[in-house]
Amino acid sequence: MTAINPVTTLEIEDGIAVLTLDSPPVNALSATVRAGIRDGVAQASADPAVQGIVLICAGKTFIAGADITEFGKPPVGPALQEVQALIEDAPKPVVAAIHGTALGGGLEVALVCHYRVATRSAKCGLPEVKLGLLPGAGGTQRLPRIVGAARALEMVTSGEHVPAAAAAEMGLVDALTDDAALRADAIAFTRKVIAEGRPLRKVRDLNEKVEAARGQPELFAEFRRANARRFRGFDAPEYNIRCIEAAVNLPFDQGLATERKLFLELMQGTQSAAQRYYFFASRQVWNLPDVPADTPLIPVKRVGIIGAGTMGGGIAMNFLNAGIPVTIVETAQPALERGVRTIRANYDNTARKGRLSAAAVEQRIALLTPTLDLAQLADADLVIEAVFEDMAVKKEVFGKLDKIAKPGAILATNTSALDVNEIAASTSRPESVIGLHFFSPANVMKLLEVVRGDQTSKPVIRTSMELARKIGKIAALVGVCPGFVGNRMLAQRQREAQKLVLEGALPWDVDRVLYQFGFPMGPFAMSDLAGLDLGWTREKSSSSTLREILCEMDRRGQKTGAGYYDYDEKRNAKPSPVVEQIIRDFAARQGKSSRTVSDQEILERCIYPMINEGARILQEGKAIRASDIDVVWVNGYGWPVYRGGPMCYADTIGLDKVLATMKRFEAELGADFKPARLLEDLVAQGKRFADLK
Ligand code: 3H9
Repeated sequence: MTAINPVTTLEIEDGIAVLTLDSPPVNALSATVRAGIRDGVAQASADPAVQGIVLICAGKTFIAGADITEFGKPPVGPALQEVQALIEDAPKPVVAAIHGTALGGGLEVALVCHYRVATRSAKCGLPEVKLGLLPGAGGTQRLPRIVGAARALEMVTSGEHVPAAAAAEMGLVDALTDDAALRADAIAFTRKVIAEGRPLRKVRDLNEKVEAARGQPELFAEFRRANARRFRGFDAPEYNIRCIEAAVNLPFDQGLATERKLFLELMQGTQSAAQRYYFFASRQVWNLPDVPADTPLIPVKRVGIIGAGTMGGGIAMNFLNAGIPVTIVETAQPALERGVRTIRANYDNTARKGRLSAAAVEQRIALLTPTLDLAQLADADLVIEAVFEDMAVKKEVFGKLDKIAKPGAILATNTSALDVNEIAASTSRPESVIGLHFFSPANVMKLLEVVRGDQTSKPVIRTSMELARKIGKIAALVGVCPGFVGNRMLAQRQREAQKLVLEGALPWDVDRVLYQFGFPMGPFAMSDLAGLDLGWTREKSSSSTLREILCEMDRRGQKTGAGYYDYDEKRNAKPSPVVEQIIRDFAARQGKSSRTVSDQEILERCIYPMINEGARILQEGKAIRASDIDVVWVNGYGWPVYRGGPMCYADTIGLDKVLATMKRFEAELGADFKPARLLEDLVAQGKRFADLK
């Protein structure tokens, strides 16, 4: 065996050179890896004792793509394209042996090999779109030459990982093998290619599939139309589509030049920078500086949930999906039955859409034990309370739970804003108490805020984070403060949205500006969807806010056909002249005169106070890092990922600009805009949130 460089070895086995890359964690195409492939292929190509070459990886995966950490820095080492040309033009067959994931640049390297062998558990994909990019090493030109334009469009715009069996079916992979046999089978496959005198197949020369799609602009027009909603706001999907169009309509080298040009444009834009930032943010969030990875885990074999309402039921489904038995408790039989019925209906729905088998539905339901008896939670390793959002009720529940739960069990509250320390104090074991703030619908939303109390033990924290990962959530560890990270910042936006409509903007103006910014909907449309009467009662209502007035008129949102908007029978929203008049009258009664509010002011008034609150959260140590706040906003509140999150967005537009605007608002509109100390400090030091360590 010869070491080509620190991450590459070459071994010749009976005439076949096996070039092995070993660059943990994912064999990304760093400069050293690229140099290793180049030198290894060159050496094997020149060696008369070598008849064929197998390119294989050590560790958990084949090459998972370009090394993203190199992006945006001056280029070093050989260009990937140079390495690819060497492989494609090699005088002997080069066979890629794929396990784990062949992604992005990894698949693009495999696509310049003459043949591909993959394990049955492997996956292939071009996920660059998720980083705001497009495959920039020939992927957009070679993929459609194998799978056709329609399939290629879907793959490059979704970034999906295609399982090996499907990849083999569409011709991306030439042979499948078992995990343990990959190396031996790839060598055998290469020998067979040589013995049968098969050609050195170059994907670039396969024109049949792209020619078949030529002269059919409607294929692309229809694809754009059908996916307009999915792609809204993102640059990268359109750029990817244009590359596939180029593959179909232009000779290979011209298509490649188009791909290169568009790749560089995306790479230099703010969207890809934000999406790459988010890629690392979503991995960093699991890193807990004061809870080491070797902190003992508490085994969680059975979960208890108190409350079978919308939240409790949704939370239960997460654990059932992961194969963990759940005991769900209610106080009355009808509520319990309703809760179980809803869970089953949700599963049946998924099964009807073909995303779950009937047997899997039954397996999950079989793991659920409904009961009216809290004492049944005595053997649960984790109990999550999802009862009414009221401190007195929560304390009572935790007081009872303290007497029932076994020693060491994790006692969690799903509160979205209440003081976890106060709840913990109603037990004799505050170290076992933690907040697990799921977002509604809890079986769908990815985000989990894990709220550590002052006394929460490290094993409880680590177990909660690991469990979140197990049930497919993305979890951010946050500290106790009203509304934690997400809702605390949201409150700033809600306050300003309400103020803006009293100053002259209309709800649909505010919603339009935030929708155009990239949110799925604005705050008023959101209120209508959630119901304006959440927490509202007629007895206590005194026409003191717009919301109360609308509820009193039975304009309680979409469900009553009217809220801030009017709705038709298909729930399409229309601005309401009635509401406009109500707002004008209400503002006049408060002595407010109406003025024209610009879109820019709406945006800055809604977003900058959120950023400012994020800075306060950081200065109080309630979030570990700025990027955790961004993870919360992208996953829990529909912040557009191509703007990275509120803190990344602030860094992008410049903290000095945010601070100057906050100061101007403070002078004009008062203390709601008082800048956070951290914001002032960072600007004074010329730093960004990303510079905070
Ligand atoms: C590209 O290829 C462009 C080309 O078309 C054009 C070139 C000219 N680079 O996710 P994990 C790190 S764009 C650098 O937790 P998993 C990651 O940060 C690329 N680092 O593991 C983490 O570090 P840490 C197209 C990378 O098992 C560690 O590896 N490819 C890269 O859950 C483990 O990652 C992609 O977009 C990278 N490319 O999932 C694929 N990838 O431990 C991106 C990972 O310090 N990667 N790291 O936190 C993935 O989707 C997942 O990492 C993968 C493994 C599925 C591979």
